[in-house]
Order: sequence, then C-alpha cells, then structure tokens
Amino acid sequence: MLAIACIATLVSRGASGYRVGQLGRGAAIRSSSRALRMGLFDAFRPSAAPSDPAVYAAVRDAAPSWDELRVLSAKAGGERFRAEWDAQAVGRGAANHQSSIRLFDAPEGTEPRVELFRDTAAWCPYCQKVWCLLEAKRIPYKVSKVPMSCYGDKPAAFRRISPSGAIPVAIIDGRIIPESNDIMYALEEIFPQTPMLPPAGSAEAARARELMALERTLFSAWFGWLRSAQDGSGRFEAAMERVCAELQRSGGPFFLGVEVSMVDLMFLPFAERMCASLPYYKGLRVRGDPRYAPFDRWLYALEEQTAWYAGIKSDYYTHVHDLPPQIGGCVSSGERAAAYAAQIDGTDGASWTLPLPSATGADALEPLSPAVPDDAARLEAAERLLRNHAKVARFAARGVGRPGSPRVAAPLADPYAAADEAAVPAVDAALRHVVHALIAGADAARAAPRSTLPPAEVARSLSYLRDRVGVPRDMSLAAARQLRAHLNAFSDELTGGKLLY
Ligand SMILES: N[C@@H](CCC(=O)N[C@@H](CS)C(=O)NCC(=O)O)C(=O)O
Repeated sequence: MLAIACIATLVSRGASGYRVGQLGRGAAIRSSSRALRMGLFDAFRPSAAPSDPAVYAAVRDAAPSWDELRVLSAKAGGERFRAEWDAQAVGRGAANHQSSIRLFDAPEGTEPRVELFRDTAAWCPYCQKVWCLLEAKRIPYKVSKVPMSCYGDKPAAFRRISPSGAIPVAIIDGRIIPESNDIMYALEEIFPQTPMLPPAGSAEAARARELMALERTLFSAWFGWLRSAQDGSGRFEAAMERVCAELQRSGGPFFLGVEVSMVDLMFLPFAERMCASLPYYKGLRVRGDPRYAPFDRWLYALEEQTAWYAGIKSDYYTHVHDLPPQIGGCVSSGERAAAYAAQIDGTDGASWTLPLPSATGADALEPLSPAVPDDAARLEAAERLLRNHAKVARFAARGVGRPGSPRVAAPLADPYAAADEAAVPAVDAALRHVVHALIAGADAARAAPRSTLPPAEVARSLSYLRDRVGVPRDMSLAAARQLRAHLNAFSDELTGGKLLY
C-alpha cells in the first residue's frame, strides 16, 4: 500500500460538499491505481536515475518542423480550431475551460458583473455546477482559476476572498458569495433571463425542491460506497431506481420536462463522477445498463441538446484519478472492477491503442457523445500541441526529470517537477512525429523519414504526458483519446513494443 501525503481540505458546512473534513497529511490513498496493478504510473514510480546526457548526442531529428506541421494541419482544416480558440480568448465562441472571460452576445468592452473563482484543473464538482449555470443562462462572467490544495497552494489574494480556501466563490456586483448553491440562487435572482427554476410557490417549485433532496440521497449513496470497503450497491441502486422513476415521471428528457433546469445542474457534476468511478472502483457500470435507461437518456440529452456541456464535461480517466486526492481515497473492490479499470486507464491493450475501438453506441463504456469523427478529433489534438508545443515538450521531459518537492496529493499533478532540459529536443522531435500522425494518419507518418531518438527516455516522457492529459482542461475527450493512443503508438514503435523503463 502506498502512503501518499494527502492535504485535501474539504469543507464541512452547508448542505452540499464532500464533507470529509480535514484529512491531514499522511492519509493513505486507498485507490487501486494502475501503479498498484501495473507498475506503470509514472507519479508512483521511484524516480529513475537521471539519463546520461550522452544518450542525446546520437539524436538525429528527421521530423517535420512545427511550421510544416502547421501548414499541413491548415490544409486538413485545422484552422477552424484556431479561429474558435481565438474567439474564446476574447469571450466569444463555445463554452470551454481556457477562457478567462465569457461575454456571449454582450457588446465588446462589457465589464461582466460576475467573477467566478474555480479550480485550475476543472476537477471541482461544485465549481462545475456554477459554471454550467452561467453558461446555460449566458450571463457574462470573468474566470479566475486557483489550484485545489491537492495540487497546489492558493494565492494569498484568493485567501483574502475565501479565508478557508474553499471553492467556488463568486463576486457578483462586488459582493463575495461562497457556497455553490448560494451562488446559483443569487445568479438566478439577479439575472432573471432564461429562468432555471419554476416560479416560487408553484407546485413545480416544490417538486424541484424534492428532486434536489433526492440528488443528495443519490450523492450520499454513491459517496459512502466509493469511500468504503462495505458493499454499498443496494443503497446506490435503490436511489438510482428512484431517480429513474422521477425522470420517467417528468416525461423527460430533463428532470422538470423538456427544458433544462437548476435541478439538472445539481445532479450533473456528480452523475458524471458516478459514471466514471463506479465501474472503475466497484465494477458497476452505470451508462449502458438497461436498468438506468432514463438516466442514460437524460445524460445524452444534456450532451446533445445543450450548447455548453460539451466544453465543460470531463472524462472517466480524469475523474477516477482526480477523485481520490480530493476525497481522501476511493476503495476498489478489486477483481470485480479490474477489467473496467484497465479499460479506463488504457492498460487493457485496446482502449488507448490504435486503431481505437468505437466509442459510440450502447456498448461503449464511456460514450463519446456527441459523436465526433476521428479525423476531427485528431486535428483538435494536433492543433492543441501546435499551439503550445514548446511548453508541452518541456512538460513531457519531466518524465525523465526531477520529481517536485514538496510532492502533492494528486498523483497526476507534480507542480514543482523539473524537466530534464537535455531531453527536450528529443521529446520535441517525438511530439512532431506524433502530431504528423494525428494530421496525416499513423501509416503516412510512419512512411516518412524517422528520427533517431533514445527509446527509453522518449517513451518515458511521452507516457508522462499521456497520463496527464486532462479533460476538459487540455482538450476534449474525443481529442484526448486520439492523443493518448497516438503517443502510445509512437512509443511502441520506438521501443519495439517493449517497456524499456
Ligand atoms: N459546500 C461547498 C463545497 C465546496 C467544496 O467542497 N469545495 C472543495 C473542492 S470540490 C474545496 O473547496 N476544496 C478546497 C481545496 O481543495 O482547495 C459548496 O457547495 O460550494
């Protein structure tokens, strides 16, 4: 068992919250991670001896340049991503993690009345609820991101706004409002556009309150089970049965009928985390289980009928590794969950391997919804790297660099780690081959001249990067699965399929 310093500080006030209190340093992460099963998870591997700089002397770089790749990507249609991201940078375009301002249709120069403080990695479910509401109501807002304590330190300026360090916090018309639900009700009151709650005093309003209470019941059943070795399936399944019955009763697809409401937004962040964590830790599949068909239909409706959810939604892999450090551990039921866990971690030899299996349809453990064509997903991943390649290469070279000190609780985060600078040019060349494959297809890229690169060092760097691609922080799920699989394909080619590290 690995003991990892855990400094998760979770609030215990209010009706919502993970409610695990102060965990203190040294609490063990009880998750069954790939580290325990496969010995592959970089963050847990003892740091390897630094590479001998001589290994980089033999590098022969035959990869296309970044400029050549940019032209190739533009020819394939990659410019539409650049245009969208440029629009997002000034507050327009679709919902996304990167924007620090969202203006929707407000005139240029509008100063938003709302500032939302949420977490840098987009892991916090309470921040997600508020984020969804702002997008659904199209309220102009600014975003300030702060790290969660499991992967960084809060800036002093934020501590002055939120002395406990808890997120989310909003500043609305100069008033500081903590607590996600309080923020949501304040937004609903101050910005009556696109009402998200039925009129006060109506029968519908009473029903909304009951449904929100049911959300807490489902949350507790899931959360209690996730953190315990006791079998909590009965309690969870009973709660899910009630939830599905309510969705049937509403006529759907949403909890209050045909329109999305605040009730849906209360359920959504935890529904996302249940769908990810239950197969992974407990061997219980939620999506695709016919018993939960109304719940599945509800999720599909949110994914396919709202303009904002696609840019906010995370993926199973990100959640199964972001939950333990936030909540102090998730208990795996071992063998029963092993096959799903391997599929989610990409260690099953299929789910992160080219050619990628289909991720649409009833069989998909994690449905790609809305469906995205493979070539569009590959281009998105390529464009993300094109936009930020210098930082990404240096980040990946941490895989052969120095682990950070102090270590943080989140295994996927190592904010103080340092790259091995000597490795950066080799990693950069490898990334250019990967981007070439993303744009032109793996076969075409393989047929082009190949670089001579140190296999073990480059494979370690690429796997470090692969394991840290977060959704939606870095890119969409569609793009992330392509990038992970293409990083694997290149490493396999380089090492002859052998694990050299
Ligand atoms: N009841 C609070 C709960 C918020 C909460 O638990 N936030 C966690 C993140 S998910 C937090 O602030 N943790 C502090 C940290 O990790 O830095 C709310 O609804 O806003």
